[in-house]
Amino acid sequence: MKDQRTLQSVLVTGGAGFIGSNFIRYLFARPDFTGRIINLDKLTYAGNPKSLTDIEQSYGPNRYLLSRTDICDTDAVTALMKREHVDSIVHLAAESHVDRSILGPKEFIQTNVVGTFSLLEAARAAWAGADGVIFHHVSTDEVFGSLGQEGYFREETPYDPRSPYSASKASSDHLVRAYHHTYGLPVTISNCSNNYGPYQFPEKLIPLMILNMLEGKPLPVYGKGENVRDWLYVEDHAAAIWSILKSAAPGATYTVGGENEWKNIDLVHALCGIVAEQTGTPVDQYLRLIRFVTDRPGHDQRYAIDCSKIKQELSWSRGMSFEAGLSATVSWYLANLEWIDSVRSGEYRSWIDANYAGRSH
Ligand code: NAD
Ligand code: TDX
Repeated sequence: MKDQRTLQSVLVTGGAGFIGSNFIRYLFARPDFTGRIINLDKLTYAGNPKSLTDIEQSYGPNRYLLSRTDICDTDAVTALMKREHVDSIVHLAAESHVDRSILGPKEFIQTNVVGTFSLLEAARAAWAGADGVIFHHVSTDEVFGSLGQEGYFREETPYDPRSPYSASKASSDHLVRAYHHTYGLPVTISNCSNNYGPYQFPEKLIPLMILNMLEGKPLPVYGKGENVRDWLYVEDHAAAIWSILKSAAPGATYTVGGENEWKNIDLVHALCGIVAEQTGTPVDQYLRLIRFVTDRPGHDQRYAIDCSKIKQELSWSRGMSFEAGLSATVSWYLANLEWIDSVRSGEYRSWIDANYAGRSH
């Protein structure tokens, strides 16, 4: 194991989103983390402070702070970093849904490209000459394009992004590396496969399917459902990010995946079985909701990750089996229908505006 950084003030961008909220909860559960977390989030449709109510109650304001701030506001981020003596950044803030990027790419360029540039500038200004600091950029396996039936993405795989989302993430990766080589900013990057678990916004495949089953709505499977994704439980991803933040050498990249490839149609069938079991419903009632619909334009065929580098160098490995992870995820959604209603309703937006309007610390 490599030397461990001592991190006392961690800035998490996009901490009110799916991976961010799980990462913050994971970190506070670690006995060896005694520091403070600043959650910097614009609170877009995908960011929900209600995902962290328990954390706010247990750790705020001494060890946890939410700042409603746009990463594109360089001056505000620099000031916050200086005031909070930030020694590490976990950069998750992004527009993250591929279908939305096809319908409207502009926000993806603004947040993912311009926003990452702005955050790098803020870090450079706040950390001029500082030692022991680290900027970790969370990226995606989608930057590598699409695989056929064989092969895996690994750290050296050439970039070949094919959607506006993946092109914006690829751009941000290049900027992060450029700031390391040009200005010496200590950065690390991870490119991760599809995450699943609690608190995922119900536009992504797994939560969308679970909720549509519960509501008796059609289950839209794009194309023939033959596309393959490599699924990773979100808490395992949080552990990977933490191991990189603590120990990885500046400039290092890691690919992270679940070694867990599934065709979409097989996954939807498996989910039907689990929801049926947990709700005591005959599985046919869900299976007959499956509809093969028009394919996503430019739909990448297959993603799969070789994660031997992070396993060997940082002793990381996936902890959760897919069977247990899917079952836990379905249980979580069944037990948290109120959270789902609130993130999908106009009530959620007005609650954010009432509670977090102009709130930037
Ligand atoms: P998400 O959409 O659930 O959350 C994104 C968060 O970023 C939200 O809280 C949102 O309010 C915030 N945000 C958006 N624009 C912002 C801005 N301009 N300033 C500040 N905050 C802003 O996304 P997620 O699924 O949690 O993904 C997090 C990161 O991980 C993204 O960078 C994504 O590209 C990457 N990633 C995701 C997956 C996955 O399967 N979900 C896989 C690999 C990589
Ligand atoms: O309704 C659907 N029907 C369907 O067949 C949806 C929403 C998706 N799909 C398919 C498309 C993909 O092949 O399921 C697969 C998974 O789709 P998404 O959940 O939208 O994820 P994906 O496009 O693979 O991207 C995700 O993983 C990589 C995240 O959204 C990205 O942020 C991450 O970078």
